[in-house]
Amino acid sequence: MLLQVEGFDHYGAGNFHTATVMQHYFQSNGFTVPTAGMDSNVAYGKRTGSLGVRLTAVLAANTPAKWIEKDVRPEQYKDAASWGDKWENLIFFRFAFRIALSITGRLVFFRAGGVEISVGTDWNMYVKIGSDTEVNIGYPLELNIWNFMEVEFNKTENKLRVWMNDFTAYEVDLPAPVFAKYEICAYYATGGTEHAIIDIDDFSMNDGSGEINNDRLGKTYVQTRYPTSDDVVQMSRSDGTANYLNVNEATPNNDTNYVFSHVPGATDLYKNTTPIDAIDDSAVCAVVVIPAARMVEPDALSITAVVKSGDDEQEGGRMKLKAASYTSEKHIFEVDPSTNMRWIPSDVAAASFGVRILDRVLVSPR
Ligand SMILES: [Ca+2]
Ligand SMILES: [Ca+2]
Repeated sequence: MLLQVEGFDHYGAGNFHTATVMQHYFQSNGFTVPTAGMDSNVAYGKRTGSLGVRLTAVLAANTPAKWIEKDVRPEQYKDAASWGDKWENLIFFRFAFRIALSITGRLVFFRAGGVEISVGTDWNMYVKIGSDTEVNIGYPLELNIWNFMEVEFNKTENKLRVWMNDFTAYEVDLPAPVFAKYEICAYYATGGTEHAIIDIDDFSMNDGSGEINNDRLGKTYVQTRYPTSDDVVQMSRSDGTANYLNVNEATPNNDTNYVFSHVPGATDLYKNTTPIDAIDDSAVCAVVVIPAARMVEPDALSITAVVKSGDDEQEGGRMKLKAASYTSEKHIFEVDPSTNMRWIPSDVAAASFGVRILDRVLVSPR
C-alpha cells in the first residue's frame, strides 16, 4: 500500500524555513522543517516544470541537523495512537536526488530505522547501520546528475537493500529496525567544510500490504495537476465566476478565495483533462487528492477528498479540521473506483476530484 507521496509541487515555490503559508502546509502534511536552508523551485525539480526541494547544509562538520523529517506512517493516521504494524515487515522509501556541488566530507542524505546513507568525496555511496562501521557500497554517484534511490527494509527476509537507478547496489542482513521517523537530509558526518547542496524530488513510501503497490516500484514520479474546470458544483464560492478558480492556486491562499458549504453531503468536483504523461497503461501507481480546509468554528462539520471515475465515487479519510488555521492532507486512491483496478492514464484524465462536506460523527456512549 502506498503510504506517502510527495512531489513538493502543491506548496508552490519559495522558502519552507521561514514562517510562510507553504511552511504551514508542509507541517500540516506531517513534516518537520529546518530553520534554514530549504527552498522549493522548478530549478530544483527533476522534470521540466516540477518543483523540487533544495537542501543546503550550512553547518560545520559533525553537527547533525534534521532537514526533511517525517513520521513513518500514513498521513491520515498522523494523529492516531496506532495504525497497525504491517509496515514492520516490509517498507520501501524512494526518491530522486541530485548532489549539486562537489562535497568536501562525508555527506549524509538519508536516515531511517538506524540506517544512514551517505556519499563521500570519492562519490561512492556509504551505508552505516546502527553503531557499525560504515561500508563503502562501491556505487559511484555523479555530480549534478539526478539519481533515483530506493531503500527496502525487509524484516521477513531480514535484509536491507539499496537500489540505485534500478540497480541492486547493496544488500546486507538487517538488525530489527525500530521505525519512528525518516529523514532526507544534507549534513556532514565528517570532514565537511563547505556548503553542500542536495535537490530532492518525487518521494514516496509504501509497505507490503494490499494488492498493488506492495513491492519495489522502481523509478516513479509525481505529476501535479490543478483544477481547470468545474464538474459538480454544490458549494458556494467566495469570489469569481467559477468554483475551480477559487481552489486552483499552487500555494493555497487561505481566506483570499475559497469554496464553502454548511450542508452535509455537499460536494464539489473539478476536472483537469490534460493527458497524463505516462509510458504505459499500467504505469499509474495512485491518484492523490490534497485538499486544504478549515472549519468556521469549533465542532463544525468536516470534509473528505472525493474522486469520481465514470459513475463511481470513492471518498478518502475524514479530515481533522481546525478553526483557526488551515489543515492539508493527502488522500491516496490506489485503484480506479469504476474498475477496482489500477488507474490507467486516460481514466485519470477523465476523472473528477474534489471535496465533500461530512456530518459530525455520532459517538455512542458505552
Ligand atoms: Ca516535484
Ligand atoms: Ca483559494
